[in-house]
Amino acid sequence: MRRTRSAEEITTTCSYDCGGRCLLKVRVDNGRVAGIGTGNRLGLHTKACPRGLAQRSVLYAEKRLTRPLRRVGPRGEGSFEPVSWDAALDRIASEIHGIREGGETESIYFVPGSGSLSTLHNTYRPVGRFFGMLGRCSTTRGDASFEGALQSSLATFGTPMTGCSRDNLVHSRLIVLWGWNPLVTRFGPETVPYLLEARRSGTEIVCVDPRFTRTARKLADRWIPIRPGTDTAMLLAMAYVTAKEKLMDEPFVDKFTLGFKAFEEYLFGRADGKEKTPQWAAEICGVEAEEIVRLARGYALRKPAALMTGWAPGRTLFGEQFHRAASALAAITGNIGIAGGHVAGGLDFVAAPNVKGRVPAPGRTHHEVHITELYNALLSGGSHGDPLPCELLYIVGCNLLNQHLNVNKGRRALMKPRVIVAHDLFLTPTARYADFVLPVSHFLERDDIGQPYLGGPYSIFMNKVVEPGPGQKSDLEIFSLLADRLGMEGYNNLSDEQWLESFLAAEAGFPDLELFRAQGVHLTETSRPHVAFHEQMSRPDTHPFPTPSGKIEIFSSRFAELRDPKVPPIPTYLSEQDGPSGAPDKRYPLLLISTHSRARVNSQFDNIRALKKMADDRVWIHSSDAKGRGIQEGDMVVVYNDLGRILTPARVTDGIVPGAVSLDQGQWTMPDDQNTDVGGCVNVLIPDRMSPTGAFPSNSCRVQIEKA
Ligand SMILES: Nc1nc2c(c(=O)[nH]1)N[C@H]1C(S)=C(S)[C@@H](COP(=O)(O)OP(=O)(O)OC[C@H]3O[C@@H](n4cnc5c(=O)[nH]c(N)nc54)[C@H](O)[C@@H]3O)O[C@H]1N2
Ligand SMILES: Nc1nc2c(c(=O)[nH]1)N[C@H]1C(S)=C(S)[C@@H](COP(=O)(O)OP(=O)(O)OC[C@H]3O[C@@H](n4cnc5c(=O)[nH]c(N)nc54)[C@H](O)[C@@H]3O)O[C@H]1N2
Ligand SMILES: [Mo]
Repeated sequence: MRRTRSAEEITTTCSYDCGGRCLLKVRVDNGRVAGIGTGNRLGLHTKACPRGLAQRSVLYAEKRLTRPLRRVGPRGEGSFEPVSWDAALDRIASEIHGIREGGETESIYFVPGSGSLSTLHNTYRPVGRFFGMLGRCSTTRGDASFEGALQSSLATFGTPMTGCSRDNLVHSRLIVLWGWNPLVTRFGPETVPYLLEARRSGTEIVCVDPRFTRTARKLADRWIPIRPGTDTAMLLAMAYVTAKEKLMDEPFVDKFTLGFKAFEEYLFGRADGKEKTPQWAAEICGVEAEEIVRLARGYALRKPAALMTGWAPGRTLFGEQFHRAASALAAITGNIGIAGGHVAGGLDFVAAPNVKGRVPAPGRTHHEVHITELYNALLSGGSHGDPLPCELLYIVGCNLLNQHLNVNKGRRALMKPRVIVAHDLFLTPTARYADFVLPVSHFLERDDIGQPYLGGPYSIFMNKVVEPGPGQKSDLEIFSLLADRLGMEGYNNLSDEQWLESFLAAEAGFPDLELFRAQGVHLTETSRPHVAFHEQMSRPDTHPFPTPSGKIEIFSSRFAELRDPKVPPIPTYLSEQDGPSGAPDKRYPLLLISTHSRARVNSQFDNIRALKKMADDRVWIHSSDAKGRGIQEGDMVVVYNDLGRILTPARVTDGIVPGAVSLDQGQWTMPDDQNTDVGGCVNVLIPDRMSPTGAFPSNSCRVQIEKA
């Protein structure tokens, strides 16, 4: 029996995939969470968002899984019976044992997702460790969030760590938020407070986005609407203006960059006969030429200026080119390595890179299938260049059917594996396809360490606030029990506390566990403001850029080696026509983008009433596009293309560029008997393609809309 205690306050932070880590102050009464508050600590901005503050309703959700389940009906239908942990684990272990004995571990496909990103109870690490020790298996590769940014940063700067700490923003004279909506997506609890501070001190803020976002409304002086997927053209035209009007930072270009001449030749059309003028870009992206010239001049002349790029424009068919072009523009104007500048890239400032599980670990030895190729791999049963058909699909913390592209293909693909196992807190659309669903604990039920992967020089101790239910276990515990059954020695000889102690001991400047627990928040000893590449600027002889040439590679030697016209060495505008499907289908004239919801983290909390109430799950359509279709505000509409149909209400607005429509991703898929998705899951409509360097092109999709 737990001791009855009067109300106390315990601190922790969420472990979700939203980059930042905020302080949660949890009131506990009688062993139950009574409420959650938040606040700032140690002079940092650590205030939590509505999703963090609503975690009580997630923890105690009626539909939370409390016992292991075994499927009894057809896959996807949702008929399960409860089974004991022993029965479930014995059976799963025996499946794995059989496969291992047959020497065919590559027929095990394990798919970790972004469910939890704390230090120990992470939905990648215990999984990777288990299957890594088991043998050479198959798994997915490619980051849905920022692969385009990552590949661009690696090619251009030789590292993904390209951004500056947020406190730099107050030094910027101009801040351009390009496809970035931090009032909703946060990117750390510090971002918005520093943007507000910059604004108060007179910094101009401009948003370039197809939508008039909350950020544009509340933080920006100017909104520049742009057609989705055309940003590279506009950035190139800005570079053209910069070069033509000789607004470059020439000493910077000479000293720190490689390939400006080749870039200039491309901009001036010497290679292809097409000058990348503002007029050229205007036709493509829908932004007036004068506006492009104005922004180009402002950005080059009002230094320091921060070009802050979101990852969404990079989640397009040639997403890496967007980030390459933005990086090149930042480089030729010398807005890199200075306070108040910023580099468009993969990751911003990371406090303690070696204790977070986000950047892909090198040297994995599994067979890898790109996330957009998984369904092809499952359906083709090994004939897709994969070594073996999938016998066992093992899913941890991932709602893949909902979150991967092309849901209807996904449904067919998930019929193929002989066995599917999923660990989750809820019976998600993906878990409904599993043969065994194993219920996991919630982060409020575990000791852990929370570290921001974007911004913030601090860590938060995650106290186990309450006990998990008797039928719920952590992923690590589940894999430990399987490892025992399979005789895998050394998988886990430590308690959770010992693991955490070992992480802290390996990290310079961290207190020990006891002190950290007592402190709650630990400030890492990182000097601030942190300016990426400051060292390269101040001591270039001893601190080259980690690229082959030691410079910022506007001409990428790594891309040049690929000799792939779709991955050119110079930032280049490639259009949809150059993509895998050729010219766009005229039957589907509207460009659909899918954004991240204020009420969810990806697909999480779509099933939580308190948060669902805050969601805007209407498809945004411009009033001119709505008018031609007889659609009025609030009408139910069908959004469709050759891949499928979804039903959703419409929001008729001038806050989106004509020709584009937008719907938040993450609603749970729910097909009716005509196979129309009444759940409104946008991935029903998006083709499972990838960009040439592996970006996840969820913002390259064409649809038609009509009144339901
Ligand atoms: N509230 C909340 N916050 C989150 C998440 C969440 O689910 N909910 N998810 C977290 C995760 S996993 C990630 S990866 C990040 C994602 O962060 P982002 O990728 O930055 O977020 P998005 O909402 O997809 O897109 C940001 C903005 O880009 C715009 N946009 C879309 N396509 C284009 C385009 O082609 N060009 C231009 N210029 N703009 C475009 C959208 O209209 C939107 O306003 O957010 C994280 N933060
Ligand atoms: N159309 C479109 N699709 C997208 C995107 C988009 O912008 N547009 N964004 C993409 C992006 S950026 C991302 S990151 C992906 C995210 O896709 P996923 O990685 O699938 O993330 P979630 O939808 O949050 O699902 C995570 C699951 O983990 C579970 N979970 C939470 N904590 C734990 C835990 O401790 N253990 C276990 N075992 N499970 C846990 C949750 O209940 C949830 O079901 O979606 C991608 N899909
Ligand atoms: Mo993401």
